[in-house]
Amino acid sequence: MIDFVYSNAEREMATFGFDAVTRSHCRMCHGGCGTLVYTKNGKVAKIAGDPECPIAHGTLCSKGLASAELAYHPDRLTHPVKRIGPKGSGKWQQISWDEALDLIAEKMLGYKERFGAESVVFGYGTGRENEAAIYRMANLFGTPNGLTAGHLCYGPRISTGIITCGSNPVVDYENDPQCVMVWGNNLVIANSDEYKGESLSNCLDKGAKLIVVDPRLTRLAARADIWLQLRPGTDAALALGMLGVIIDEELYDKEFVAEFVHGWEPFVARVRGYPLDRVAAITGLAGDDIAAAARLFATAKPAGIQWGVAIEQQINCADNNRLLMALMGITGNIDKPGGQVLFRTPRIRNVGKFGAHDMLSQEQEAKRLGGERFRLAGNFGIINPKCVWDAIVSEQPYPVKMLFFISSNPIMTRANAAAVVEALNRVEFMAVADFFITPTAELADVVLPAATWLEMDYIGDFWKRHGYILPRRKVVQIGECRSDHDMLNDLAHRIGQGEFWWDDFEQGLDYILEPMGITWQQFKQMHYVRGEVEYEKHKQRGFSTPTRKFELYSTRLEKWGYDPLPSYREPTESPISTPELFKDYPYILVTGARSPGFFHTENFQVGALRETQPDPLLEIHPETAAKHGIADGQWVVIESPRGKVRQRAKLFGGILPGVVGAQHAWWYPEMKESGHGWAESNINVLTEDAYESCDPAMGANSVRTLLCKIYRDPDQRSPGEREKTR
Ligand SMILES: Nc1nc2c(c(=O)[nH]1)N[C@H]1C(S)=C(S)[C@@H](COP(=O)(O)OP(=O)(O)OC[C@H]3O[C@@H](n4cnc5c(=O)[nH]c(N)nc54)[C@H](O)[C@@H]3O)O[C@H]1N2
Ligand SMILES: Nc1nc2c(c(=O)[nH]1)N[C@H]1C(S)=C(S)[C@@H](COP(=O)(O)OP(=O)(O)OC[C@H]3O[C@@H](n4cnc5c(=O)[nH]c(N)nc54)[C@H](O)[C@@H]3O)O[C@H]1N2
Ligand code: SF4
Ligand SMILES: [Mo]
Repeated sequence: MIDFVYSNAEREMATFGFDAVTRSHCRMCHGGCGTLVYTKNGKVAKIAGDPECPIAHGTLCSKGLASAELAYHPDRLTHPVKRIGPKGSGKWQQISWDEALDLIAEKMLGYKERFGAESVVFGYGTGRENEAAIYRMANLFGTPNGLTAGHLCYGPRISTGIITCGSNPVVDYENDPQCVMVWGNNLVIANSDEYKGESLSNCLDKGAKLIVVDPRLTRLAARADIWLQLRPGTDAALALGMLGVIIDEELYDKEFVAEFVHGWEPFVARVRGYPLDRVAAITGLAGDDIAAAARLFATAKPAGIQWGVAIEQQINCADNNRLLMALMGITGNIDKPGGQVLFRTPRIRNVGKFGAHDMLSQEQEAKRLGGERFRLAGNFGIINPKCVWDAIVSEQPYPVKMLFFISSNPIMTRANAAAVVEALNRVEFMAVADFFITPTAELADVVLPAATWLEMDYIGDFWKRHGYILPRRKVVQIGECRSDHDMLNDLAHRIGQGEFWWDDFEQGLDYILEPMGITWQQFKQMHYVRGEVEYEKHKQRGFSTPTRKFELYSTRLEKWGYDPLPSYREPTESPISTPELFKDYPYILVTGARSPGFFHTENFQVGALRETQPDPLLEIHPETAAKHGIADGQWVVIESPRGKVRQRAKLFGGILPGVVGAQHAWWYPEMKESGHGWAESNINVLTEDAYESCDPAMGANSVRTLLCKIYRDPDQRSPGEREKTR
């Protein structure tokens, strides 16, 4: 059966004897790529790119192609299980969905009764398109505590975007930007957020100029007209320096500034505090290079900034974002075709509306953990993870008794893993929904088997800011796996939220689509829907901010007690702020640059992907490696004041001699003992979570800018070999 028109599909079906092909939408990362999924005898037999997908145009990455290997993996959890031994014992008993959901419901209601709804924390990790349903349940339940990665990922772009110009401006690749400045991002590997690497590559192929701001030589940096290899964590200073050049040389859009900017004069005064020589000293860059990049960006029209997560995982998180928006704004690129656009989503009930944030009482909202400390985060429903771990361990400001993680593996992905493990060991009850028994799931009381994108009907790209939505169509059923939204819909009825949910989640999809006047069954027949595209909306309506202007001087931050103007702060751990520590830990550690086959902690058990990179890699400059007698491929110990882990040396001339680059989220599913080796190579054993090391408004952890030492490990065995002899 072919449920859409695509001539090649018919030929493929006949040639290979497939039974059916379904058009769907991958979500092995943040999603975005349209797929054609061929089945044979009721199983997925082949996945191909959908050439008509407006986001990826038929391209897929290795993770998308390996989706079926993950879905049918023999270790995959296909039934709910309950732990029957001590935490971490690995002893599980299969139970029914009814039993699992009844148990979770009983615990939720019991803790709410005894300790308040806030004692139950819902958690998820990066955007996996289940956030709307999770928020709906949490808000209706009355807990303000949704623990996400939003404090250090994407949340800062959204929240600073809203307070600066009403939304998150993204590059309009479809209208040929003439210059792209890629800042702390590696789109051709990460394919993160709105657009895929393909869009950027196409635009460069057409001749757009490229500026890259990255401490490592990435593929994009190698292709750049100007590569600024700055000292990690000094982005705010660099942006201030570039703004200074643009202002001094009057390269800014005077009309935009006069008509639409709030706070121009104090902003200019602040920028003047960062002359090029000062900025050069902070960043380690040549003043001439900074000026050349500023001129190129300001004079190419239209131009855009492809910004990534590296600028968010720093103490300057919020100000970095605001400064990059200042660069977009004063160069006149905001909401221009081919510039940086505030796209509209189609007329659906979006994540915020579906998430029922308006149903959480003010009284409960005021109890959000860390809401008083990190006010920008708190006002956008985001919390810093340490607040949760502390509330479990010290019961301050109130006890947290239950965690429910739906798509997250915090032991591997949150700063200071030892503190996470302690909290997860201490919490009274923990439920997890996942594909596998991960290091985090090992400490749960109940684990629910989650469905992959191949096993669900949903609306793809629901939360993104490019304005598209695409149908994700269910292709197969595997074991008893259920999608998160379906599972939550069922649970909702058991905790007294039935009236706000549906008999079947298909009606929930209808509810999301209702404002557009279509049902899921109708949407399913469609290819995609895009929101109305309109440029320079501010010319009619101003910006959606308190002053209706583009706020370089933030009235919201001022109201919340912060400096309304952006500035540069030195990382709390650095050669400059902690010279004593630097003597013992003489390298700057950057963590987390993405590798193509893995998605955070995902896919380490998928053979086709793990084969491409069997071990975690630490990038070290050859001169540095030589100093320590480290050869390429050897196991190296990386140590910070918080702990040590091992990764293999990758000698790499593209990193500064004073900087080393470690991968994050590595665990070893094949190691059945010792918690799957969660502590062997997990770089978050080394990262810092003290509140003072976080961005003061957003609570972002500085996981990219730490100090460490390195040495060749005298024990050169792999973690697996070491486990055998334990
Ligand atoms: N040191 C350091 N730490 C970092 C980063 C870094 O750069 N450096 N990056 C940070 C960033 S940007 C982020 S976003 C976080 C990510 O942090 P997390 O999102 O917590 O990432 P994962 O650990 O991969 O957790 C996802 C888990 O959910 C499961 N899963 C996947 N899809 C689904 C689904 O649809 N439903 C359910 N129920 N489960 C699913 C996966 O199997 C996996 O076990 O990590 C952060 N941690
Ligand atoms: N394959 C794969 N794809 C992914 C993910 C994954 O785990 N694997 N994770 C997804 C998620 S949740 C996210 S948030 C995105 C992230 O994707 P991106 O935003 O592209 O982030 P990274 O690749 O982590 O880092 C981008 C670049 O930042 C550089 N960098 C490090 N420190 C600094 C610094 O201080 N300043 C500057 N300017 N640059 C710095 C790194 O060298 C790296 O090249 O990727 C998503 N896509
Ligand atoms: S980039 Fe993401 S959505 Fe596209 S194929 Fe890869 S994993 Fe799937
Ligand atoms: Mo992320």
